[in-house]
Amino acid sequence: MKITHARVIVCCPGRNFVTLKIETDEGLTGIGDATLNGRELAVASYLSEHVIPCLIGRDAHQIEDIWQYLYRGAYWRRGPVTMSAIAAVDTALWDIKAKAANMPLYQLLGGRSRTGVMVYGHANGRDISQTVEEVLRHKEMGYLAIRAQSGVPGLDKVYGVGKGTTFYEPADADLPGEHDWSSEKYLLHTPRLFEAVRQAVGPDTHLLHDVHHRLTPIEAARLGKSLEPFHLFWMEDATPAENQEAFRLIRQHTTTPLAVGEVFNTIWDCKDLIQNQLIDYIRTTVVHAGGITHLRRIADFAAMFQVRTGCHGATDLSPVCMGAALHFDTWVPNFGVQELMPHNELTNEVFAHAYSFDKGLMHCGETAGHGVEIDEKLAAKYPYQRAYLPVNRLAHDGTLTNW
Ligand code: KDG
Ligand code: MG
Repeated sequence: MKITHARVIVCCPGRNFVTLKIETDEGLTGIGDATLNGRELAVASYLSEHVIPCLIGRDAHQIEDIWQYLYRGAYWRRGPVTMSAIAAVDTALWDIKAKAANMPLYQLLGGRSRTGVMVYGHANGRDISQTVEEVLRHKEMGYLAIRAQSGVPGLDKVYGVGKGTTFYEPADADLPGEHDWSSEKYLLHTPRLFEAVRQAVGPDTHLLHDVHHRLTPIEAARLGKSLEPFHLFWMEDATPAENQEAFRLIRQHTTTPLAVGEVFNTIWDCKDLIQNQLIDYIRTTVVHAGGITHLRRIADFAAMFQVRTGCHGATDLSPVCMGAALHFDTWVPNFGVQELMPHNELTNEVFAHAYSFDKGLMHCGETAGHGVEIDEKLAAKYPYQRAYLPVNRLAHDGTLTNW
């Protein structure tokens, strides 16, 4: 089965998405997500200028060979732009192969390992009481796992807190907005937040929290320790992980489980973290970590060290990524949890999908392929609009810090 055409579709049904569509001489088509928040056109251009010309005429069934061709063959390996482009090709080819087999994608990976995929939702609030309300609302909706974030007294804009409403979309301006930060204020506030949330929600609901790369290792160790009485499912991105060794210090001080990896793009970014058992959950997902082919490699390696998966699933990962991730989650033996930040209605209209939510679990559906399609005519009505993630500055002197 030969690849005859491939094209990149960029659209903005409320937020930007980059989608690769591959067509074959047998009439089967497949799509893959290539969205890289705030850098969408870099991936679109990498695909159009440097990848698509190399795909035409290749056998669509040779997923592994094409993956190696694009990874090793570029000479310049890794990086979010390259790996998102490779992921899009890989996802589209798995979609095609599963359609050719007339099977849902998870069957090709080895079949079902669970009845459904536990997801965590986002409970965001301006303050503790609003976050508690949101946690209870999510529990009411059936969520078994809930991430809690709140505004921090004395800080104007922080990660995870929407403007006025609880809906939160971080890429919210055509030039980067500026947030402010104080680790001291945050470290005082966050244990209070979780004390209130745990008391309100009871012992059974899994609670999660995203530090979003803001603390130093010793500050993260202090936070992890102070959250132990509230037994979190995980503390995410406690410190930047460019230096994987940094997690050793956190690990030495706390039993709060650690998750990291939404910004990683290859197995090399998490090799030391996993083999030294410095983390409990690996957050890499389909679109930013080289597609199903590479994600499976990371998960198998993680399984040897009892590290479980917790795929990133914010709204900047398109429904195509979500569909593919849910097939992966349905199969992967060392599954932990899947993030769910639901897309808006318009996005769901552009990307019709087979997946669904019921009682805290997602179901990938039984449609052949990954079960997500794009309505190109509708997508064309919503052209790209430049949008950036914010930057972060220390509240007391304006020093640029991690967002
Ligand atoms: O593009 C950035 C978002 O995907 C990220 O800020 C979301 O941290 C995030 C999460 O855990 O969902
Ligand atoms: Mg995160």
